[in-house]
Amino acid sequence: MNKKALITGITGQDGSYLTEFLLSKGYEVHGLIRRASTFNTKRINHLYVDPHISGARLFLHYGDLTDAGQLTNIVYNIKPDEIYHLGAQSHVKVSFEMPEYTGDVTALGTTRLLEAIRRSGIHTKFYQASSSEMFGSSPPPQNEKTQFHPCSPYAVAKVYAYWIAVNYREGYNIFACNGILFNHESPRRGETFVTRKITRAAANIIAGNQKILYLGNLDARRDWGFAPEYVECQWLILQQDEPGDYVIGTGESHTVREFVELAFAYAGIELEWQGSGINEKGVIRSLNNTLTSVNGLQPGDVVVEVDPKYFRPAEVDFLLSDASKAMEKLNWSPKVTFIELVKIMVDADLELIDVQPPGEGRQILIDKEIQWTTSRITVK
Ligand code: NDP
Ligand code: GDR
Repeated sequence: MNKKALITGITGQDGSYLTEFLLSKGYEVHGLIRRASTFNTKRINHLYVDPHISGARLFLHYGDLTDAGQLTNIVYNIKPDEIYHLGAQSHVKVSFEMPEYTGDVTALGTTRLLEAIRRSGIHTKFYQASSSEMFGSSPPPQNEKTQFHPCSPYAVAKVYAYWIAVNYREGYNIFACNGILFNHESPRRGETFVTRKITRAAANIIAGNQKILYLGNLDARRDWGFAPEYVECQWLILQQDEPGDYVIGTGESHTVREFVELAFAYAGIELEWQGSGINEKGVIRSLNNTLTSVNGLQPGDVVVEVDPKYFRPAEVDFLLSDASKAMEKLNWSPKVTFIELVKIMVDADLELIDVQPPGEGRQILIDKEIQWTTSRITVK
């Protein structure tokens, strides 16, 4: 019999890759989706098969993390072997604007789901999508023993969710695990997270569709990895004999500024930085792509500016993982490096707007044998 998985957040970046991964392993996959007035399933449309057709293994169910009754209903009726709880209000900056809602969905949503498991009395494994944001201002490198010091309503909600998962493991013997994942990105990353915002802008600027990229804090440091590799870890964590909590990251940290420089350089624009603070600007030093001259760009043009509206009331300055536990126990290590991640994402964003990309990104996926997702790295 095929294993059954239930995924909350199936329409998100990770949910879509995890669905692909689990289908490739023969799972029957059930996903929770929110009702919206327009389709919100663009990241998984390519995986969907009409459930009337025999052999369909992906099934979607309406529900919401704020609706305990429906969560219990779904958990009880499906009786999944594994639950991947990825659903959340996941944007840190937005959580400062909507702290109460973020707590309701991201913190209490986890309790509702764990209660659904407990009350329906089923045996299932539970994965909680915990976050490096929980470490907040704790100095790097961060591992499973590092103290949490969350710096946003989102991170506070995730700390709650982390502990409620541990509590249900200890209190009710539920196989509940936390994956404490550092930032992971991909061509399917939401457009308002900084990496995707940068790679889309680099593509749009060279295509002549955008003049300036406005960013917030250029000096924040993050440990950025490649999302498809991280969903494999989510699965691996639930395949262990004992439930546990794992930090997942690359062990390399880079600034937002470095990400901008590399993305623009790969797209054909060498940048130099002028000014400081909120007056700092990214200026074209040189162009090395024929496309850029076609679209009227010139050395000296300003293409990056700082807009304080993207600053956060409290910032997480420096995240750097120590994932040695995962490397040892899960036998996992990341294959895609930082510069490779940038190339994969810029290639995909150029392709999306029908501009021929340099193509190194696609080749990297083939060379690194991340085969199960290479056919559909991006979604239109
Ligand atoms: P996304 O923001 O791409 O996806 C979030 C998902 O949650 C979407 O499917 C969204 O549905 C769903 N969702 C939001 N609110 C609700 C709700 N009220 N009820 C049901 N579903 C809801 O996140 P990622 O894929 O990037 O991340 C997956 C999880 O991992 C999140 O919990 C995130 O906080 C966490 N995480 C992410 C990291 C990263 O770097 N990506 C790092 C560490 C943790 P809809 O499509 O309808 O909006
Ligand atoms: P983060 O990701 O907050 O780490 O949370 P994000 O990409 O939003 O920010 C990373 C860093 O970039 C700085 N930054 C900007 N960020 C955004 N979004 N937009 C900007 O214009 C901008 N300019 C600078 C930020 O200040 C920050 O320091 C992500 C989410 O996926 C969480 O759900 C997840 O838990 C963590 O990663 C790990």
